[in-house]
Amino acid sequence: MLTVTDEVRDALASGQPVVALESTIISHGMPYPQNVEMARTVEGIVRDGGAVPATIAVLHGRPTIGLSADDLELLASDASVMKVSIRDLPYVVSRGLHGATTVASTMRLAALAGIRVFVTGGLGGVHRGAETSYDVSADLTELATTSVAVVCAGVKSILDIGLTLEKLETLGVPVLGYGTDEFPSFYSRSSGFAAPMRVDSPAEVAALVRAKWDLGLAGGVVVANPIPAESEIPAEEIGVIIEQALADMDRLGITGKDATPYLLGRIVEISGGASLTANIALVEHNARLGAAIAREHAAR
Ligand code: PSU
Ligand code: MN
Repeated sequence: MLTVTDEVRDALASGQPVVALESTIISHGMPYPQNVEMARTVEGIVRDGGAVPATIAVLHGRPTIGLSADDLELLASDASVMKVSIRDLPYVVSRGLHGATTVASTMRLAALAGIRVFVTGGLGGVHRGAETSYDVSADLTELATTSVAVVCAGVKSILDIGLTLEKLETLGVPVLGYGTDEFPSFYSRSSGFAAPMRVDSPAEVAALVRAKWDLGLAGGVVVANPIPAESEIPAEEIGVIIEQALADMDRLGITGKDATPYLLGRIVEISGGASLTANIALVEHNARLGAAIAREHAAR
């Protein structure tokens, strides 16, 4: 049921490094046209890093691994593109619709295609107030079972970072601070929470991932790569903006799958675009690291 481009198929068959990329970040994570520019740039960074990029989405109902420039443009600009997590995959596939895949569904499709390294911006997690809303992203349950290493910039404080880390521990997911002892919070290098484990090189990441899977421990690994210092928004500054966005969301009664896209868009508005600049910088930074990890993984 998968459509895989010849380039990605050949790379996987010959053991060359491949990096999966998600599409919700394009369709529902950033405004047009910065979203399509980011998608193109990130693919270029992965290539420059010596790996083949495989952006993943559902197009005309077909899970598609590796996208054309026209596909990226469609995902970035067509309002009919649904946000598709695991739950939503059967709906878009059976109806022949377009879907932008989240971390969870991108991981699953990447694994089905044989791709083990995936680069994104931020993970979903346990939302603030989850003790009454039950809003916990399927990204976490997917990390528990699907064997893909996910490079991200940590977790935004639109989520409850402490509960998200607790949940990942329960689910058996190693969370690695890359070059840091502190778990990063997406826009900021700090979060106030320690990184559960620290690694300092792509080779160390590849070795840990290999050890996990060789032990028969299925499931993902989170590589939390802090935003570069020159691009970060100080935690106090972005904290105020996030609080306002959360209050606006509550007032509007927005819940469920619309929560994350609403908050991301609102934070861009309130920050006057500063959050978007930081978001793009951290994804590019993650793409560099992801390519290096994919190279190390392929070399083993
Ligand atoms: N965080 C971001 N940007 C994003 C997302 C999260 O900074 O684009 C997207 C990712 O696709 C992630 C999804 O998997 O939101 C989580 O949504 P939910 O909480 O509905 O599972
Ligand atoms: Mn949710």
